[in-house]
Amino acid sequence: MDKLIITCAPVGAETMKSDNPNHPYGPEEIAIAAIEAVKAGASIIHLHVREDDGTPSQSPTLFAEAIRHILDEVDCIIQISTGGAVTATEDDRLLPVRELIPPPEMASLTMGTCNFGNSVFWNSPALIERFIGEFKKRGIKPGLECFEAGHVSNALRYARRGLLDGPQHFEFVLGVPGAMTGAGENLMHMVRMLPENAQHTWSVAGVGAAELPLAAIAIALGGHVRVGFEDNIYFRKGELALSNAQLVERVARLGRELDRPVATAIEAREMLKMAPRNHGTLASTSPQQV
Ligand code: KMH
Ligand code: ZN
Repeated sequence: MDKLIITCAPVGAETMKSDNPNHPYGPEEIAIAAIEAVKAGASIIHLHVREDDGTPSQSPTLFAEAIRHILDEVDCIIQISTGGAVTATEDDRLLPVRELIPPPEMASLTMGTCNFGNSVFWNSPALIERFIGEFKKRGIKPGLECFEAGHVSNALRYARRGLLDGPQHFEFVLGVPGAMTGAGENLMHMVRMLPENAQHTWSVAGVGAAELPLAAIAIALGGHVRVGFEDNIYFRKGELALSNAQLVERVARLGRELDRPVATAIEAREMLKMAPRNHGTLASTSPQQV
């Protein structure tokens, strides 16, 4: 089997320091958490940003600050979030895609609408097609987030229509209240939906208590894994995680035991059919440049 690609999502738009005091806020703390996660074995950082008081944001300036700090210290694939918070407008969600220079290597793209706790995470066909167009213009690889089996069907439909071309990276996110649960059968079903000869890759993010069992199943099946405070703030039942790196380290350890040592960022780019990173553009000083 291929090496294991670990994605770390060190912060999402929902959990707060009041849920886990080790939760990062602000671009500086988020960058430090991401750097520690990469050193522990992550090769992709799924990046949301927060203001210093914890407010979720899609500000390109905050993204640029965090990205610059991360990439100054470690090599990893930055995958910015275009999901943001459920309250973010479509235009806000696209801001970092449109304004970051150079564009991020990857960005998340959710393949359909679903309930999300007491809210609705809105991803209409028009929104998805607009986002795909914006990604293509800038050579950004999408991480196709699927919270429901129907989202997988929808992504495959875009692939058949040629809007998504070539091998895609699917990211199954299971266990969001209101969407598909984190049961192992649900992951198996989504994996079986992928056409065998298309060379798609996939990873799973289990929410809360589903994080670890789904990680173990994914490692055994040849898939990849996402962990981090966006999805889960506990190390085990009743014990808050000390850091994102602690969650990454455990998955890296599991991977080694199952003969799936972790992939470096360079190896992950090859496995995901991405171009090597261009290091030439990092020294810039303008606020939105990274
Ligand atoms: N915060 C969720 C509503 C993404 O990053 O693309 C959506 C989310 C997905 O986190
Ligand atoms: Zn996210």
